[in-house]
Amino acid sequence: MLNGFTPWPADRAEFYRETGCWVGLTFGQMLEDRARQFADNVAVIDDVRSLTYAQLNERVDQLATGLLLLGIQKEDRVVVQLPNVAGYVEIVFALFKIGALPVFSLPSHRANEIRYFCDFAEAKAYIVMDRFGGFDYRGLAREVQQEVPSLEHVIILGDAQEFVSFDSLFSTQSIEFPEVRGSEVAFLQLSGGSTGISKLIPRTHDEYMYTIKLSVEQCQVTEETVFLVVLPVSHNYPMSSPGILGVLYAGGKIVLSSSPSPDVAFPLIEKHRVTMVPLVPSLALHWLDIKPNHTEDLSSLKVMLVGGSKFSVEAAKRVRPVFDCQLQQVFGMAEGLVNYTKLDDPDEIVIHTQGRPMSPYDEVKIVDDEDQELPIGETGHLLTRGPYTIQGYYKAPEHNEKAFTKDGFYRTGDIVRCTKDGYLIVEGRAKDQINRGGEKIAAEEVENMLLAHPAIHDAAIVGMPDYYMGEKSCAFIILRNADVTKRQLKSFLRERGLATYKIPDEILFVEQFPLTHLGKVSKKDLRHLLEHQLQH
Ligand code: J2J
Repeated sequence: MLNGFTPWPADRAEFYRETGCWVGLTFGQMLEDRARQFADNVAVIDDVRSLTYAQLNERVDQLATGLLLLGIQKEDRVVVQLPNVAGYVEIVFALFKIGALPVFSLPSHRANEIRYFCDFAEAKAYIVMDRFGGFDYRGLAREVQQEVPSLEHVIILGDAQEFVSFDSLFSTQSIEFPEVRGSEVAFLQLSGGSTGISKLIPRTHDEYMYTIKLSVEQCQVTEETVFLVVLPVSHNYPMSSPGILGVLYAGGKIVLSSSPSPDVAFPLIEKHRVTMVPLVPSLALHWLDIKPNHTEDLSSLKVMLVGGSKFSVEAAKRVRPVFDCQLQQVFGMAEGLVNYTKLDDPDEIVIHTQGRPMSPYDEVKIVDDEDQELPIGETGHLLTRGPYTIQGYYKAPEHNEKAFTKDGFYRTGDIVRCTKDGYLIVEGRAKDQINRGGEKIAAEEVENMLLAHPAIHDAAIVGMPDYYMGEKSCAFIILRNADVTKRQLKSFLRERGLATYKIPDEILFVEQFPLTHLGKVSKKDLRHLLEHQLQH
C-alpha cells in the first residue's frame, strides 16, 4: 500500500466490503467494461475532437503502454495540470490502468503550487498543455523541473519543444500492465486547504467508485445524459459529483467546454443537446443574469447542479423560472462526504437546503466547540466518517491529529444545521478559508507569502461579501516604515508564483489589527471593519 496513506480500520473496511459499498472494481476495469457495453456511444467531445467509448479505451491502452515504456511505474506520482480537453480524460485513465497516481492540479496554479505538489508527492512526471489562457506552461515546467529532483519527465500536450510530446507516447506495442486492485490508492486530489497550502487527499478505487455509483443514482445519470463541463475538469466536483467519472460509469456523453462563459457554453448546450451541467453559485448567478440576453435553445437542459459554496435562497428560486430545469444542490468535499437534494424533493427542500448525505452508511455528527453532540436543529461543527470519507491526508500525521477525531471522524470545518428530515443547511465556516466562488483560499498561505515582503510587518486575510463570488478576499496589511503600493504587492505575489485566484481582490492598509481576548488577530472584527468600510 502507498506510503503515507491512512487506511480504514480493519473492522470498518470489512463492513464496507460486506455491505457491498466496496466491490473491488478499478477505474481501468470500469472503462474496459463500458467500452464493451457502450462501444459506439460518444464518450467525450472537446473543441476539436470526439471519441467513442471504444476509441477512448483503445487510445488509453496505447497511452498507458507509452507511459510504461517511458518508465512510469505503478504508484509513481504524476502531476496533471490540464484544462478541459479530451487528452485529460485519456491521460487520467492511462495512469489508472497502470496504477500510477495522478495528482490533480488546476490550470490556474502557478510555480508556488506546482513546485510544492511535485516536491511533496515526489512526482516522477508532470503533464501540462503547451499554452492555455494566454499562459505558457512550458516556462513553468522548466522552472519546476530545475528545482524538483524527482521530476524526470515533463509531458506536453501540444508543441513540446525540448520536452516529451504527449502524441509521441501512443504505442501499439504489446506489453503487460501491472495488476491494480480496488483497495489501492487511485489518485491524489487537492484539499481546499484551511491551513497553509493544499493538502493531498489519497482516494482509493473502491471508495471513489462507490461515490460515483451513488452519485449516478442520485443525479439519475444514464446513457442518455449529455454532461457539460465548464468548471475545471480536474476538480473533485466536476470529476465525481456525478462528474465525468459518473457519466462514463453510466455510458453517457461528456462535453468539455474551454470556458464557463455563456458565449461559449450556451451554444454548446444548444449544439449537443446538453441535459446536465454542474456549476458553482457565482457562475449560476452569472448565467441567471445573462440568460435573457441570449437566444440559444437551452430546452434540452434538465438538471443544473449547484455546489462548491453556499447558493443563496433568492438565487435558487430563480433557476426553474429562468432555465426551465431542475435545480440540484450539492454540498461535497474532496475529503469525501457528498450531500445532494434529490430530483424529486419538494421545492422547499431544494431551495433551502444543501441536501442530505448520499450513503446510508455516512455518519454525520453536529457538535459544539467541545465536541459534544448537539440536539437536532442546532447549529454546530460538522464531523463525518463513512465508506468514502478519508481517514487521513497524504503524509500529514501532525495535521491529521487535528483534522480527525480519535475515532476517525473528519472535522469538515463547516458550520451546519440539520433539519428533522436529515437535510443539511450550511450556515458558515470555522476553518480559516475564503470560498471565492467555489475556489478555496487558505488565508495562511497568502499571509505567509505577504509576510515575505520587506515592507510588510503583518498581514491578515479575510473574506468580503460579493454578489457573484459569494466571497472575495481582502488583505489587511500593517506596513513597516516603508512605501509600497497595492499594485506592487499584487505583482509581488504574482511573481512569487501564486495562483491568480489567490491574489487578494482588495488590499487595505491599517495601523494595527483588532485582537481577541487571547491576543490573537480577530478576523471577526476585521470582517466587521471591512463591512463598515464597504458601506462608507
Ligand atoms: C456551502 N458550502 C459548500 C455548498 C461545498 C461536490 C460539490 C462541491 C465540492 C467541493 C466537491 C457547498 N454549500 N453546496 O468536492 O464533490 C464548501 C464547504 C466544503 C468545501 C469543500 C464535490 N459545497 N462547500 O467544493 O473540497 O466548505 O469540494 O467543506 O473544493 O466547500 O471544498 P472542495
